[in-house]
This record gives sequence, C-alpha cells and structure tokens, in this order.
Amino acid sequence: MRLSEKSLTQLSGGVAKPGYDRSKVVGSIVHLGIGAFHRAHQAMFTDAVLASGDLAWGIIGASVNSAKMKNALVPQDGLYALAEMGADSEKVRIIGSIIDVLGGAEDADKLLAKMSDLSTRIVSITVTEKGYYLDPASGQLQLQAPAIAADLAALATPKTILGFIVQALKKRKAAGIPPFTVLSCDNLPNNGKLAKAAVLAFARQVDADLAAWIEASVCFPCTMVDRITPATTDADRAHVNQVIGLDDAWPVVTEQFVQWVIEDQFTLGRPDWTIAGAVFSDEIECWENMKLRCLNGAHSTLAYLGQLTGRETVADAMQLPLITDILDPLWVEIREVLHAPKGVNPAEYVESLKQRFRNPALKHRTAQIASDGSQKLPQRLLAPLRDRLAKGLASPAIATAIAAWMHYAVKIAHTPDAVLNDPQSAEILARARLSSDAPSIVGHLLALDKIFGADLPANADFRALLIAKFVELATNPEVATAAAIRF
Ligand code: CS2
Repeated sequence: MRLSEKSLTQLSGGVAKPGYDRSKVVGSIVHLGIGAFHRAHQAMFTDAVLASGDLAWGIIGASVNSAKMKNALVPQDGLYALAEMGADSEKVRIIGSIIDVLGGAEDADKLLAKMSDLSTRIVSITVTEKGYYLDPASGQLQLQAPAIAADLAALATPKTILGFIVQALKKRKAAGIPPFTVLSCDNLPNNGKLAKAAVLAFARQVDADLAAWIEASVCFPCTMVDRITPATTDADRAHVNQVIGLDDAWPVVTEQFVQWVIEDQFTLGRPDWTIAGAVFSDEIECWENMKLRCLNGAHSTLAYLGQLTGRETVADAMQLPLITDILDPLWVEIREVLHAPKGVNPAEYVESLKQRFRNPALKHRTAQIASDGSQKLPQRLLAPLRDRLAKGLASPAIATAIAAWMHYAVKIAHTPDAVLNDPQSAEILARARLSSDAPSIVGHLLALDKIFGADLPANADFRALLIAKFVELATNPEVATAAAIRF
C-alpha cells in the first residue's frame, strides 16, 4: 500500500509520524531544489517546528526543471520516510513538513504565483553550486550562459532559480508586498552573499530600481549546512519500505549527524529551527570554511582517489591506507590555515569526520561526490591552498588532491563512452586530450582559469609540485590512471 495521509494508520509500529494536523499547516516556505539533501535537512528541522505546535511554516517544494519528485511525492501527500543510519543502529520516521510539491514547466506559473504571494515568507534553495551560474574562480554571474540569457529575454516565463526569484520579487515590489527572505542552503562559502550577488547581477539586467530595492530590502542570510545524504538507491527503497510496511516511492537515507548554523536575518520572520538543534550565529564564515574545507575538501579527495583505486563508496575508500595516508596530511595542511569557530577544536572536528566517513551503513558513492569538480575545487581545496601560498607554506597533500582530480578527468577523457559530470566538461575533456605528456597535461588543465584563476598557473613552484604529485600518482601501482600518460 502506498504511503499517504490515509495509509499512515497502517504504518509499522515504532516508526514515528507527524503528530500535528497537517491540514492546518500554512505553506510559507517555498523550497527550490527539492532533492534528498533538503528532505534530510531543512525539511526535518521544519518538521520539528510543526511538531512543537507552530503550524505557520509548511514547505512547498519545487524543482524548476523536473517533475520527478512531484510525481513521487504528490500521490503520498508530500509524506516520505527518513532513515537515519548509524554504524549499528537506524531510526526511520515519516516527515510531514512538505505540504505540496511543484515540478517542471507545467507548474512554472503556479510556482511563480506562490512566490509572488504575501503568504511566502522564505524562499530557500538547494540547487548545488552550478545552480547559481557564477564563475567558480571570479564569482561573476555568467550572463552568457544560455539558460540565464533565455530568462533575461523572457522573464515572465523563467526557467532558472534566478529568473524565478527576480521575477517574483519584481511582482511583489509592483504590488507593494514586502520581499521574502532568500535562504541559500548550498555548499558554498558565504552562500547568502553569493546568492545575493547572483540575484543582484541578474536584477540589474532587468531594472536598476528593482535591483536597488532588492539590495536595500531583501535578506540573504548565510548558512552552514551539514548532513551526508547519498542519492537513494533501489536497495535503500526496498529496505526502508520493508521497515515502514508501506510503499514510499522516494525515501531518504542519511546519517544520524546533522548540523545547521544560520545567520539570523529574516525579512518576514522565521521558524524556531533551534527546536531541532539549529544554531543562529554571526560566525557563519568560520563555520562554513571549516565544513567546506575539512569535510567537503576531504570528501572530494576521497572521491577522486576512490575513483582511481576502484573504491566505490566513501567508507570503502577510508579503508585504503594509500588514501588515508594522503588525507591525514591534507587535514593538517587545511587546519594550519583555518580560523575555527569559537569553542570548536578542529582536531576533534576532523576525528568526528573520520567516524562519519567510515559509517558502513551509508553507501555514499565516490562517483556522486566526484561530479562537478570545476564547481567544488575552488572553495574546498584551492582556498586553503591560496591561504598557505600567502604564508609561504608548501602544500603537497592539497597538490596530490588536485592531481587526483586531473587524473580522474584524463582517465574519463581516454575512456570511450565515459561521461564527466561537470558543467565545464567539454572544456576540461578537450584540454585533458591535448597531450599525453605529464607536465603538459598538468599545464593544460591548470590553465582552466574559471577554476584555477590566473594566480595558480603563474606560480612556478606550485606547478612543479603539482606535476610531481601527478607523476607520483601515475607511477603508483595501486592507482589506475589513464594508460596513455608519458613522463
Ligand atoms: C559532498 C556533499 O557530494 C558532495 O560534494 O561532499 O554533498 C556532502 O556530503 C555534504 O556537504 C555533507 O553535508
């Protein structure tokens, strides 16, 4: 029997479900990018707020270019199972905070109308790094990107999140309705500031007065979000459905750890997410940098090295001494230039990450994390690298991690039918194929200025170190790089 409001009475014993009256929940948060991460994180925090009796904060989830989630969740009245997996225990519960789901072109008008309405107080976002259309190295909005250019030419029918946000704000301004808060929950440093920069750059192309109004009156709080949430597999679906005793088309499997640190700046109020452990803080930059560099930087390193050594999951990759012997010094290099938040011991933080990465119950695929390297490397690995260069410190472990990304790209470039999942794949693969000689391959890839800027390719010492690490990986018998490389 399909999971739904009605079938909740048939739920297996011991599985928690919403105890509040969902028909009384007011939809005041529109979430753009309703994937597994949002459902494991913000929707879970909001569920706790509703359970505390404050029914003012229901979520309308949306995907601007796909109806897949809508088709899975609408027949279930927005309900889904969240399985929180520890190394040897699991907790499964039903989350009720998503009260409607919109998706794809067919719902574009409805989504825009909802975002333009006074009832929408927060527009939260998880669209991954590439959804902001910012150049990774410079942070400039990619006005030439076809999707952005198309939205600017036909703003009444937007297709990107920037188009939706700016058009909805334009309508609110025209109707005298105060703006919503834009709450970025993506893995970017200063995510609120980047969201603001992207929205303003877009709005300036539309109307200077509108841009000035947005700049003066819209809040874009920064947030640090953390919960390791792999894409749901068929095996996860079968397992969770067996536990709950009902059919959930798209359950979420996540870890037990969760963290959310938020800057407290909201235009039209906010839920009390502290009920589920969220923290409001002014120290967001320190929290974000620690998480992006220590967790995500190590994650990307594990992903590329894991892909080169045949390790399918993060937990598998953590078992390989070759990889942990690179990760340990990587964390030291990152920590040496880290400004940790007050009261946090970075060494303990890193120890806790090791435990989380080793969690065997999470089948987090290295291939999933290896995607979108062009968007991830700058904040995860190149930022600490630049901090170290500024202090005259060498960074052999960070260089190894970047060399691993290069090998990953080169290997895909030389494997028939292999796909590099990255918005810049065409440029990366073309460069990866230009030469088979190690120093030239490194040189060609390092010249990708949208990723590496102008400073890193110009640094002769760093380039030499990177070439040495690239060769070191290629000559290691445990590492399977492309066969064609010459030294
Ligand atoms: C991962 C993140 O896929 C990736 O790039 O590094 O999704 C990571 O699992 C989350 O940031 C954890 O909070």
